[in-house]
Amino acid sequence: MFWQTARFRLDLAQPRVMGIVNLTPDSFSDGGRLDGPGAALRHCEQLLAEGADILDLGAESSRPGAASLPAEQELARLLPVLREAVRLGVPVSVDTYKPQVMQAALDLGADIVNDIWALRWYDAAAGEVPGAARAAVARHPACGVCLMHMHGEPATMQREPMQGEAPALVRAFLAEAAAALRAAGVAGERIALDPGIGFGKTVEQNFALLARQRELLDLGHPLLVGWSRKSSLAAAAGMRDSAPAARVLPSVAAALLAVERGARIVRVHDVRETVAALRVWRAASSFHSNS
Ligand code: HH2
Repeated sequence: MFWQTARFRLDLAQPRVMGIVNLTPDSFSDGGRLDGPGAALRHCEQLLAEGADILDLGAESSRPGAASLPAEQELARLLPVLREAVRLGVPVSVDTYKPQVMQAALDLGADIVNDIWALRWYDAAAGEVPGAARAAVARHPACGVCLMHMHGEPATMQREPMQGEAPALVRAFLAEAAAALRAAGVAGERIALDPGIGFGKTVEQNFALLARQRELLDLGHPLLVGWSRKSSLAAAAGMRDSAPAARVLPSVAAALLAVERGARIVRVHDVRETVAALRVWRAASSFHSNS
């Protein structure tokens, strides 16, 4: 299986690690760490040295309770870093839901649009119309896109989590989102899908999505999953009061379980530790298949 992105056709025969680069003052686990483009680029280089296959740049936090940022501010944080990051020789993804930001990022050479809104969001006040995000992606000849499931929106999603059987509902949502994008002319191999761990879901629903993750595989698109440092892990690990940055071990465990159940890309803060764990998984997998 491959993931076609603007400049790179990623071979997913082996699982890939997407390293998170948060250019925000307020991200839930690492906000404010990267003060300015210089620090952000050094962080990009460090993640690559640790084995990241993809860099995911995000300039607006989507943590529970986060407010939306004007596109101009998001662009002011993002573009100076993106301009340099696209020279680092790996696919660069932009974590945004705003059509205007997607367009500017793609124009500057971004390889992937990673959208927590699955291309549904538009800014009516700025004259955008429904479908603007999908059109921005469809206009590009080859960029990759990740469509994520989210129930509600970041400002309120954890106050009113989804009701019902998450695995079936998430599957139906992702199937429809991918079909709509393919119908807009985007080749299937450009599209990855993400169940959206922590986005409007209870702890139990997040783990039900992991337990039944294989049900998403027959949608025919690579699965990208992001458990990294999320509070459901702290709840399961008996670390409820832990600082997010202290959740490395549960995060690595979840990434490994997600890969074991078919995820091809894991979105993580702790690249070095995740890469080491995946090497062990790989060694065990090849031993298994050779025996
Ligand atoms: N999670 C976050 C942000 N973007 N994108 C995808 N595809 N999947 C995810 O699970 C996902 C995502 C939240 O994590 P983080 O970027 O660390 O925090 P914040 O949104 O506070 O910047």
